[in-house]
Amino acid sequence: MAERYTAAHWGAYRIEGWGDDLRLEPLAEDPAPSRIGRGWVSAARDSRVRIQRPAVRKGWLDGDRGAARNDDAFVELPWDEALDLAAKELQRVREDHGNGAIYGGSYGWSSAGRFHHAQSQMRRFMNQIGGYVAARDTYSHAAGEVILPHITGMSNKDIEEGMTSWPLIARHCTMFLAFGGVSGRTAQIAAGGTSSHEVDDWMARAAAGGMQTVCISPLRSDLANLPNARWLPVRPGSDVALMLALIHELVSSDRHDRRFLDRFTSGWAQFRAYVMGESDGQPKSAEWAAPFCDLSADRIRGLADELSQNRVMVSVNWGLQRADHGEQTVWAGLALAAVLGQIGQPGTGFGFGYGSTTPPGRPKRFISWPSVPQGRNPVTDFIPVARISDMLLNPGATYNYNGEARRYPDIRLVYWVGGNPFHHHQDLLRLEQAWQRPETVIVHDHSWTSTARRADIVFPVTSPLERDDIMINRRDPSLIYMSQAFPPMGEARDDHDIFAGLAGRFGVAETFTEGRSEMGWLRWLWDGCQQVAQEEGFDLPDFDSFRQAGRFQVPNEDASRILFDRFVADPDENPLATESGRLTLFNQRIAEMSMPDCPGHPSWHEPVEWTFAADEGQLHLLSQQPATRLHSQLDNGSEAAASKIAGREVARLHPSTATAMGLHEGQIVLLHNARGGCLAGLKLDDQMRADCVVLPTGAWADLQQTSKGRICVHGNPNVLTIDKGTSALSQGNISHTTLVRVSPWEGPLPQVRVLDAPSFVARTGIEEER
Ligand SMILES: Nc1nc2c(c(=O)[nH]1)N[C@H]1C(S)=C(S)[C@@H](COP(=O)(O)OP(=O)(O)OC[C@H]3O[C@@H](n4cnc5c(=O)[nH]c(N)nc54)[C@H](O)[C@@H]3O)O[C@H]1N2
Ligand SMILES: Nc1nc2c(c(=O)[nH]1)N[C@H]1C(S)=C(S)[C@@H](COP(=O)(O)OP(=O)(O)OC[C@H]3O[C@@H](n4cnc5c(=O)[nH]c(N)nc54)[C@H](O)[C@@H]3O)O[C@H]1N2
Ligand SMILES: [Mo]
Repeated sequence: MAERYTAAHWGAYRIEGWGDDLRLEPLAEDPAPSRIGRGWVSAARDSRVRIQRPAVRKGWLDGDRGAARNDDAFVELPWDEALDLAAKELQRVREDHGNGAIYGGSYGWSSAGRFHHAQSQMRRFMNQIGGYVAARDTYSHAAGEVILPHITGMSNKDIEEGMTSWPLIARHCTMFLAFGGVSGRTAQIAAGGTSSHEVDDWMARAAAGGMQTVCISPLRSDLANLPNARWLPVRPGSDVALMLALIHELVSSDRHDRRFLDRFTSGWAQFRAYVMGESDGQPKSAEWAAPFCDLSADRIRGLADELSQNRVMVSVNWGLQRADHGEQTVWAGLALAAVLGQIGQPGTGFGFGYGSTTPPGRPKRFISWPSVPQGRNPVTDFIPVARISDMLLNPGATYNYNGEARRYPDIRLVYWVGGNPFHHHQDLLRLEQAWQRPETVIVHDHSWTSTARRADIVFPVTSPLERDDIMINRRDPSLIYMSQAFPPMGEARDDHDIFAGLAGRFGVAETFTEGRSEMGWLRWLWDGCQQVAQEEGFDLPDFDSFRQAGRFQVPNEDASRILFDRFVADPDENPLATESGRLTLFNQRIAEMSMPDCPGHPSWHEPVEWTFAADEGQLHLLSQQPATRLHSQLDNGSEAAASKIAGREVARLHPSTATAMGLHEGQIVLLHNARGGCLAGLKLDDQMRADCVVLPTGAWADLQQTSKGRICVHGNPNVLTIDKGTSALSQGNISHTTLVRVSPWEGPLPQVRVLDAPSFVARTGIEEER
């Protein structure tokens, strides 16, 4: 009998048993299977909150133009009628306003299979009917994505895939400087799936070999408990000050690598003048940085001493740049590594995102497998992904992005698949206002997420366990045939079939499907894989054998990399694609953009909110990635549910802070600020800064009117976060920059409703003119 496997962004699994006895077993060779997978089957089978049939929002049918979109009942419709409605609405908007009035930005992680990738399917469809306004960059690392090409000449993707491999770090690095830590919590994930989780293992091996690790983070738990590990509990938002002070110390004591700076960087003179205070009168000394970082000047000087005596990897996690002026943590981190002069050598230098997901540093060969062709988007307009509320609230308004003065489009229809903006965006109450603006919102999801509940037309999709697919992630050496584990819930259809149905209504069914069914597309993808494999020097089995076996392991999979090695070996022969061919420590193009929040060299800026300038009682909110799920995915599953307190997400406080506020473990608290509030269950953690509160992101937002106003009764931190760009350079989100207060919740505890379906009403006849 055939082996059955499946895969998700959190891992790959063998499917065991059938029906109610079905289990997902992690792959035997995975050294640290993710706990997230334990909640997968229960979430997928959760009939309370799975979308069973196509549904249309009541108020939309009544012509409310979005007024009741944030809290409404639904009318269920047969597929054909719902598809007719959606097609008619798309057609109306195209005719009246053009395709530039359709937002298909549709950001989100959706699922790991290559064929049923929701956004790929949507883009293919939209491109065939005239296009859509797209989103640029990611929530993960927009600031990095925009600044890295300027300063390194490489895209974020090339940096991520070129990062120095773990075995070289384990062998050569003696001090791993981990800004934001290196966390097994986040290393549970790999975009597109993973057959193994190895980051904690690599860190342990390196530590056993004598490598020291310094966890520079408000939370000790951002680094596993390793021998030789140290914790520098830095004030959130102050890392750039620390980096500049370390550079200042190294330069003042003449322990910077002049040869490296001269030969491999441009703009050192300007940057040096800033660090030494020659250009602005303020030396960025340890004394200057100490109060910002809440570390003593001696401690900063001591660290600079140690750096000068070690073989150092400067590692910056992604979270550091999801913060106000997030570009600076990447640029100053690179500058610190340049001053140490060990870039391009085995195991040392600079890294961006070690541990933020599993693949960075993975010593494996990367192979570019084929994907579903999306075609070309005839609409060239886009927004930086996190400017969604700004766009909807201010059509026609101007803004800056990467040196361009741009204008927000006037969006009439929003089409969202495979993402959950009412989880991922900042300042959700503001998003609720913005979300009322479009005339129509269409969403595909398998579950009644906070976003699906705010759509006018909702199409139920299959979950990945209900369909066949292929995991072909170029950063993973396993190819996995994903077998259907159980039949689709209710009337759910695949995203592909939904778009094929719409394509038929636009007369482009053949162009969209190319006459292929799901299985036809999987075979087509596999044919493409076979060609790629041949070019790579190995053979893949035929499709049916692969399907029967369930997996294929790429031969000769091991490969090690050193970031910037070719450049450092010969910078004249292999210049970087920057304006100077060197790493830019002063960048003319950025300087010419004349942005006060991102000048021409790495620089210190106070964040809009931080504890250095806080009022009594304000705490810094760390809304880190959740340990029990992928963002909001599987929040309804058993693993996330078991971690909650009274059904609420858990917030962590230092015991001394809790005591001072008269709070105790297990209690329900209200986190609040001027933007909003949410409930959470309290846990104590003495391995964190006392001026912080941790509330992981991803609890399904459940906004209800209470005695304290409209709050999230379930614990989604994005009712508290700030909806502002990192800077005019990249306009990334700043979810890690937020101050809040914590108070006991008094009075009755509102019921969590978001884990049940919304209410339905009987149809009263659909408006004639629609
Ligand atoms: N406060 C705070 N906010 C954050 C962050 C933070 O650190 N703090 N992190 C940010 C980051 S880095 C990211 S990447 C974003 C993540 O934000 P998202 O990617 O939007 O979050 P997910 O919960 O993964 O949403 C994926 C959605 O796709 C749906 N889905 C799954 N499979 C399918 C499918 O086959 N078809 C369709 N149509 N839908 C499917 C899921 O049900 C889910 O609703 O959040 C950002 N928001
Ligand atoms: N389990 C799980 N893993 C995930 C995900 C998930 O949803 N669940 N999502 C994946 C995705 S899409 C992404 S983009 C990555 C994100 O990966 P990261 O960005 O690395 O993860 P975060 O949890 O946002 O942040 C890590 C830590 O940074 C620290 N930090 C925050 N602000 C500061 C600061 O100002 N200074 C310092 N020094 N430290 C600070 C916080 O203590 C936080 O715990 O995670 C991926 N991994
Ligand atoms: Mo992300």
